[in-house]
Amino acid sequence: MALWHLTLLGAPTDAGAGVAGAHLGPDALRGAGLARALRGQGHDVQDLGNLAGPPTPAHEARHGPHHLACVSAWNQAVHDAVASILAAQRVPVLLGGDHSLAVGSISAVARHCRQAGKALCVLWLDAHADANTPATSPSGNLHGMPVACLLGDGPAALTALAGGPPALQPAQLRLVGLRSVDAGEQCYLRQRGLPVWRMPEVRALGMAQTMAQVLRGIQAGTHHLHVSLDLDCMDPALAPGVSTPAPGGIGHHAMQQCMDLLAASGAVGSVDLVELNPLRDRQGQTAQLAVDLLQRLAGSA
Ligand code: 5AB
Ligand code: MN
Ligand code: MN
Ligand code: MN
Repeated sequence: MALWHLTLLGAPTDAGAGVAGAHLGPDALRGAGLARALRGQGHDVQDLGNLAGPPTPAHEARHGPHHLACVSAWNQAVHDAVASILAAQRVPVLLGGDHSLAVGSISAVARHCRQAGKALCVLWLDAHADANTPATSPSGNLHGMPVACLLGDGPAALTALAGGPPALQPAQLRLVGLRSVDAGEQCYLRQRGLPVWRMPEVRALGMAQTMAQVLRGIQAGTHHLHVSLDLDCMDPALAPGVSTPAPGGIGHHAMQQCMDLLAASGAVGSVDLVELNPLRDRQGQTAQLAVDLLQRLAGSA
């Protein structure tokens, strides 16, 4: 296994979610011993602490996506910080915060890969497709729109973070664990030809076979694999501390297997660990599980 030079970066905001609480995620992950656990496996771990950004406004905008200016400010900060971490040859681990923050982190990763001549693939582990646009979103919440934003479809303040062309093309994404997909998202996934492994398929194939398909063609050295881990991909009986739980998720053993296979690929170069909502957690069980999963994802040095 390999030594990772990891940099933890907290983005304590819930402005992209419809439920309060994800802003407490980064400190809950630290409290669960994230850095200590990773160091215990021999990794070099740096913690930059939490980014600063605007508070979540108390009221929604009457029209358009909720708290767009606030979400954009956080994403700009995440983008800039992730870009410097990558420039320092380290593996950024973004501690969310809600999942809208993946626009900032992945936009920075995409720029980095363009410059470094690496092929980028993004594994999106989630109960949801996060592929709404302001026109299709049933909620107006931006944490339901990052996939579309990264493909160039969304508010300009977010799509522009990639600096020119869209951060991603559909074939670079792999969405795994889906079971709560909105009608507009269904159309979008089909129209854009996004590679998706929904829960029934994951269950039928088993995690080993699912990951064999997901990772096909991805090689350490030539590829950079970004893992965007929305903790609601897991079954809420196991991981209750999330803002938008959806029953019928990935189980404990399958999730561990998934992390082990990612570690073995040797291609993981950046991570989002998002959507932990400590206000909904039970005795810190979801935070603890997140630490366990990140340990497996990093493997031992
Ligand atoms: B998450 C929903 N599709 O757009 C929407 O947790 C839920 O980042 C989005 O996956 C869930 O509001 C966003 C109904
Ligand atoms: Mn809101
Ligand atoms: Mn998500
Ligand atoms: Mn989700």
